[in-house]
Amino acid sequence: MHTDWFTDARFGIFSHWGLYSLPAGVWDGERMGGNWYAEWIQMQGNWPHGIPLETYRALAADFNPTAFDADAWMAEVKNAGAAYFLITAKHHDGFALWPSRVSDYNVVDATPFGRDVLAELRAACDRHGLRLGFYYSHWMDWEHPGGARPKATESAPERTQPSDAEYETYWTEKCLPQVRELLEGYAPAFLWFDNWRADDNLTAERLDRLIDMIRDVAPDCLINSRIGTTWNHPDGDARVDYLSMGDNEFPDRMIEQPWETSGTLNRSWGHHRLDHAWLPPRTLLANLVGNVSRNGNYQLNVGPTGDGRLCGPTLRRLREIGAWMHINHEAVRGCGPAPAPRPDWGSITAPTKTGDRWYLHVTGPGQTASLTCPRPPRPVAACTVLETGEALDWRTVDDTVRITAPETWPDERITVVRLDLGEGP
Ligand code: JFZ
Repeated sequence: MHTDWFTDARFGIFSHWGLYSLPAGVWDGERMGGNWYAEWIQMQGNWPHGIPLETYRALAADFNPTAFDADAWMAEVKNAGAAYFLITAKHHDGFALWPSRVSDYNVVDATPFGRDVLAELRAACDRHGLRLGFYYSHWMDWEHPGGARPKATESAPERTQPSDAEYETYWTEKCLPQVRELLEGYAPAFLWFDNWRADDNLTAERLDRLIDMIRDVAPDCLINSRIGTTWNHPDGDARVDYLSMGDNEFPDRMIEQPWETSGTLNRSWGHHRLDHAWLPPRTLLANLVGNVSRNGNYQLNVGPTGDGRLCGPTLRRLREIGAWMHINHEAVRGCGPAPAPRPDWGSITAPTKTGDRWYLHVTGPGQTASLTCPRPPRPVAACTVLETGEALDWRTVDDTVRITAPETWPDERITVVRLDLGEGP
């Protein structure tokens, strides 16, 4: 399957980076209103009116992230145990992180920085053996007069939507050619589009033109469901390659098609200088293992700063996940749900292509004495704690395997126990 690399990977790092990274959630000394999504400051700064386009656009003159080092970023991504990286090539504000030929609202033509961010990331991903993907805001574009805008509200009634003719201009003159530039110039392994409701401008016909063009230029490039097929196409998600859940949505059921959850480290996607509600590493690990055990991926977002760095709380979390992944990656990569009911002490993963191992993800320090596991389809040949290499005793009792617990579980968040399965029933 052309999606195999994606389902094998299981863990990727997402990144929201652009002009909004400079104000980082604060405008005129006030925290932006609405919610914590710092990348929405153009609409939510000066709450509830938003910031005039010309004022927001002027941020480009200050965009000079000299600390940006694509190689250093990708070293952190690699070390975290992720197999791919995706970044906002263009978010809703319409600003491009590459020298687009169809719009000079981009990092090379409009900023003192003047470097092609995507080209540097492309080279760094190649050096580190990472797949690269792009977020492209195809539906919303707050710079082009024809792009979609958020709905008008009582407190911001001045917002209007483009006419169909204006939207068509946007679609043919900016959206389609920019996506083509991304495909031809940077060979992304996948694209991540973003629409989350039915919309008159995002017609099935327009979606077909976009998808047809991508298939034509880059047949192997994966496309996610938030391109809008779920709500705006009669064939639903049949034309896309993987499903994207809602933000921070972790389903409690197994899903057959390839899927992913994109999740934040705090409450914002873009860097927010006032958001200190960082999730603990144990939650991030639980999100990762929970998704893998339901056949899904986890795309953990980072919001680099306006000067091009990964901030301290971000780095520590990536490195703690990495420390866990250095020990336990074999229970994540290439794995999916084991053919067994969910145990109450955690979850069980198994390689998707062989039946010779199970991985027991034991949550918390609370499992004393013994661990009862559903009986695998093949006999257990060995039982080992991955972190310590300690061999555990086990015995088969009816439909279960009873494993003698170690004196202490080495990782009080998630300890992985590997069951090697022999031949025969
Ligand atoms: C979208 C973006 O607006 C946001 O800035 C960020 O890029 C995130 C990853 O995606 O946010 C959404 C997407 C979907 C819903 C709400 C916000 N939704 O389903 O309600």
